[in-house]
Amino acid sequence: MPLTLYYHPLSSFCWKALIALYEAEVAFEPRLVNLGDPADRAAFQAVWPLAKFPVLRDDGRGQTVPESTIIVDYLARTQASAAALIPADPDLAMRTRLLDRLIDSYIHLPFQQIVSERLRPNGRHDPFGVERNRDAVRAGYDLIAPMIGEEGWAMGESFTLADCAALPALYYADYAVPLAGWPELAAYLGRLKLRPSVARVLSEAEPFFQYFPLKDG
Ligand SMILES: N[C@@H](CCC(=O)N[C@@H](CS)C(=O)NCC(=O)O)C(=O)O
Repeated sequence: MPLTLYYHPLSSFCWKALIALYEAEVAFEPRLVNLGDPADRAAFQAVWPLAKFPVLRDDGRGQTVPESTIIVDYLARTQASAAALIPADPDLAMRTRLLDRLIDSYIHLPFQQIVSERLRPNGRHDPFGVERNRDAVRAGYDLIAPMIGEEGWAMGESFTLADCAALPALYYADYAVPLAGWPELAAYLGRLKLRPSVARVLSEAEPFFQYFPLKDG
């Protein structure tokens, strides 16, 4: 099989790539990376020195593709069944990529900082930093809520890169900053969870949730 995805089922950024792959029914070999295993980490570093997943390897085209957004973009360009993930209209494509960037930068990354804080050893905690990141997530919700339609998907009827980005960010950030105050985003997250590609990603992650510090304490 020419496509291999280096990933972990719990990794939020891997979810973005997995949703795109499942959405377009693209065949690929899933290669679960255990970063805690020095040999597996070294093998992954030989593919991508940063050792951050997801990374897509396309042996057919001789390409190694890191970064979740770039992977979805690459799939949309190289797999006919994935083309709709980036709208053909250039203005809609720009808006789709903008939403992806806003979601990653202003919701997903601050949420990751909150999780990193939970993993710090005793005596090294930073409650001020956590509160700043919670504020950032709130500002991110405020920013994207008016950009998401009340029905369907982020860009309207078509399921796109923006939805692939939104699911992991909103799913996980909801644990740190509950979406209750943003009912339109909560409803959107509810619709996303019912999408078959998303439901599959969530069910594959389920056995690993016990290892993830979703809640404080
Ligand atoms: N900007 C990257 C972020 C990738 C990323 O941070 N991946 C996390 C998992 S969600 C990771 O590999 N963490 C392992 C580490 O940092 O050691 C993307 O969009 O793919």
